[in-house]
Amino acid sequence: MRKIILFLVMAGSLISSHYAMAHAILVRSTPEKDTVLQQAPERIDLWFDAGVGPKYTALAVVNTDGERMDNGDARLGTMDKSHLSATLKTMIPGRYGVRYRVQSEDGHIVTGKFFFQVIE
Ligand SMILES: [Cu+2]
Repeated sequence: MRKIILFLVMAGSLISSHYAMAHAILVRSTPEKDTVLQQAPERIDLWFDAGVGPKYTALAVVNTDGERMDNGDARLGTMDKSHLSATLKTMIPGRYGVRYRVQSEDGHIVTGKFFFQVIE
């Protein structure tokens, strides 16, 4: 029993120290996840809960054929390192995927993916 408790305490402290070290989490984006837009966006903006990068930063918007719809100009804000953005090509109605990769302050690479839709 004591061994089990010790294990739980150790596991708990590992988890809490991990979160204490700013593992970046996506908190907001425009377009937002799963939104349906009546007008094609001209840019994509992501905000994390802490500063990220500058290494390993990537942001891509793809259509259902897998073609890149961003202009390959993903960059972090000069003042706000938690803000990642890119400009987009002219988009027709359809479903689009957003994929991102950033490095947290604790060194961990965080990746994620979401979708949004453009309708006429
Ligand atoms: Cu982490």
